[in-house]
Amino acid sequence: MPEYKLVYFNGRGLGELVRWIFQYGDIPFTDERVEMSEWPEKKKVTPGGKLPLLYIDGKPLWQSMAIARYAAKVAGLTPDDTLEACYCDAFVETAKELLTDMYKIMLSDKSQEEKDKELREEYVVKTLVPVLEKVNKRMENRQWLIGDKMTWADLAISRSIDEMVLHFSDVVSKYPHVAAHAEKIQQLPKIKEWRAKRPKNLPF
Ligand SMILES: N[C@@H](CCC(=O)N[C@@H](CS)C(=O)NCC(=O)O)C(=O)O
Repeated sequence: MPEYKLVYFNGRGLGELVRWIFQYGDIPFTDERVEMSEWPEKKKVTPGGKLPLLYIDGKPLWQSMAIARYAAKVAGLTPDDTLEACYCDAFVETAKELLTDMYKIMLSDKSQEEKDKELREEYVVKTLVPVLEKVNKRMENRQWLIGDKMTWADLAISRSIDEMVLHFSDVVSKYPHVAAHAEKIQQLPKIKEWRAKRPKNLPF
């Protein structure tokens, strides 16, 4: 197996799904975390100037979704069927958008009061609730999001719901099938172990 090094900031952000996939697949990797104080200097020598990067035997792969898809293939979490694989991609992109749309507001220059208002009145209503409704309906009578076995789409949605619960647990709890699906993934032994041992008290 190649040697893997994931380089990301000391946060969950866009690196966490890759970590979940590697953990689930029992694929050894180095989890290198860059502190924000080191970043201005490191950015100058980082290919593309953005993180995450996955070094595969020393050669960098960029873009979080390309990295996660690669890791998912190695872990056996992508469907063979072309259309099913595309539905996986669609759910994974939706899961990513849940995070990036939220981080964009949280990291803006607005006051905390304005951010809180925008998160509750714009983000929750226009971004989060439509996704929760869709996934809740889908999971009413299914075990997994796509097909009849677990895929990286299940990990991606559960990973994003994990983050949503930190900020909007009152909203997520109104969607029992979403919450149950997320919990099922988070109770998988490898994911449970990772969530227990990963660095705590990080804002993102
Ligand atoms: N589309 C890219 C976005 C990468 C990105 O914007 N990374 C942010 C952190 S989440 C970053 O490197 N920010 C620091 C910078 O731009 O200097 C991906 O999905 O990997």
